[in-house]
Amino acid sequence: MAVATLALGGNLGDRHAMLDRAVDALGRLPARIIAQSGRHETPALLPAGAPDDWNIAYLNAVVQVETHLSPGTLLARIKGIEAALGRRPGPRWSPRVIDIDILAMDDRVVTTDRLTVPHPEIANRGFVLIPWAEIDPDWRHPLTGRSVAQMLEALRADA
Ligand code: A4P
Ligand code: MG
Repeated sequence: MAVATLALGGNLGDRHAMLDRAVDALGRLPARIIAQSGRHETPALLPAGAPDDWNIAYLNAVVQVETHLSPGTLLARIKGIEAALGRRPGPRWSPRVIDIDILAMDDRVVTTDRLTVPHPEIANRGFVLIPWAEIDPDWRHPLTGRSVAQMLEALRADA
């Protein structure tokens, strides 16, 4: 069994309902939901030169599940949930009904063509660190040794 920490976010449609449906689907994976952060409305992080109509606020949350699925299988199942909830393929960082990223799985390090765990952008993203710190501030990054609380403090000091 491993504890997987997942980032959920969406900025199209009924954002609360999409998060509800995503959490329901995650709980049926097989996986057991063990913690959920609050939901935070956050300004869209956009690529340089993004069209104006991509600038739609997200609703973000972090959810932890206990699962015996491998990281690769979990990713495949997550992609299935995103598709079932109506996510259409689109350019990177384009508006979406739901995005589910694997932030961490215990202290495992995974680097394949399809999957990087821990997620490489963790330390740079308030919309990930703020909800994560609500439920598991003491998780430690296996490569940097920094806790969620420390990464959040560093990000705030940098802002
Ligand atoms: N992939 C590699 N590692 C992972 C991982 N740890 N978890 C690969 C999930 N996927 C991972 O992702 C593209 C590919 O990344 C996957 O097929 C998988 O093989 P995607 O979800 O299809 O596309 P994406 O989300 O557009 O790209 P990307 O690079 O994952 O972007 P992010 O990092 O997810 O950022 N602004 C706010 N306020 N809140 C947000 O949640 N999210 C994004 C997307 C942009 N701006 C945002 C937010
Ligand atoms: Mg993504």
